[in-house]
Amino acid sequence: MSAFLFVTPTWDGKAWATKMAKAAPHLEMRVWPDMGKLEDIHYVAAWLPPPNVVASLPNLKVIYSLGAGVDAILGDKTLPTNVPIVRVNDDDLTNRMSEYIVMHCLMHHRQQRRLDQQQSDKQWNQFNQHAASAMTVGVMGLGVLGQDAAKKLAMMGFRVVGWSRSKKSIPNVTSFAGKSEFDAFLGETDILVSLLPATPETDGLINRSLIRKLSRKGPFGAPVLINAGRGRQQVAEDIVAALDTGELHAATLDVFKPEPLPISSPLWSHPKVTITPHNAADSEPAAICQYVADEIARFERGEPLRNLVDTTRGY
Ligand code: NDP
Ligand code: OXD
Repeated sequence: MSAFLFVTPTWDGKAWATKMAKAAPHLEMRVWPDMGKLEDIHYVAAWLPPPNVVASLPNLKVIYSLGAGVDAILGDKTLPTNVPIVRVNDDDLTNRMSEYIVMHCLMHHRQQRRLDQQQSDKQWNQFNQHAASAMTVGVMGLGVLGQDAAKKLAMMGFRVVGWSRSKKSIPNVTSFAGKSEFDAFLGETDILVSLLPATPETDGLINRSLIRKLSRKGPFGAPVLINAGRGRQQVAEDIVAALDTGELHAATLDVFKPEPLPISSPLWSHPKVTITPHNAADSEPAAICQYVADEIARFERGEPLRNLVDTTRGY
């Protein structure tokens, strides 16, 4: 019998294995560190695997990332180089991310934090609201998640631009690509959304210099930042400083470096910052297990693997 191993030291691997057993009853479930006979393990699902665990499996056929992001897996520098890595591309996760991005764009655009404050102060103050079309949302990363979010933002009436490595053709979204078009993209952007993967190229990208290149033509006179990509992309001190000087109007942050965000971080109590605990696309584990089971079924029928990770690009 083929075995499926969960290597998820920071998650409840047993709970995941129970869901996976329902989705793929023909596979024997194992949970690290109780790996049993290593030769039987053909598939592994991992999140932050300790070094040399995945590498110790002699008959491994496919490695599954339990997230859309693969930095948690690629951090294991001992991974075998001859075993393909497949990541999550599932509607459940994608829809949840788009809900988050649309909700936070609307929250800033409709000034909901200001209204919350007015309610707490028992103040009836009908300040001016503007149309969504007065705002340009710039989505960094036009992959599976970025494209879906961009389309839904356009449906809400926002002007939408996007930036990726390669040019895209998405209805109602202006595409900018590569380093040469980055500044032009930033110059159009009133609300910057990051849905980029964590790679050496994107590390530290959201810094003071980037913030200064964002548009100031929008209704607030200063840009808004929403980061649901990865915490490694943002320089927290630069964000705080830019909020304090008014170079940034507000920020929503779902991802941090490190996570959990330390109690001592000034981001926690900053009045212009909205914090969520890396749950922008929190998915139903059963949905992710069903996705993995369906991909295994395709693979076992001899069909090509999909959503493969390119380890040289890092995503
Ligand atoms: P994809 O791999 O489908 O898309 C990545 C996008 O980023 C692509 O458009 C790619 O360009 C672009 N990109 C990568 N590197 C660069 C670069 N150096 N310059 C410009 N563009 C670049 O990933 P997903 O959309 O599925 O996921 C994106 C990220 O979202 C994940 O990697 C993860 O970090 C994060 N995430 C966060 C979650 C949360 O709960 N906060 C949940 C799930 C994911 P191109 O298309 O040209 O290759
Ligand atoms: C993911 C995540 O990458 O949840 O899927 O961050």
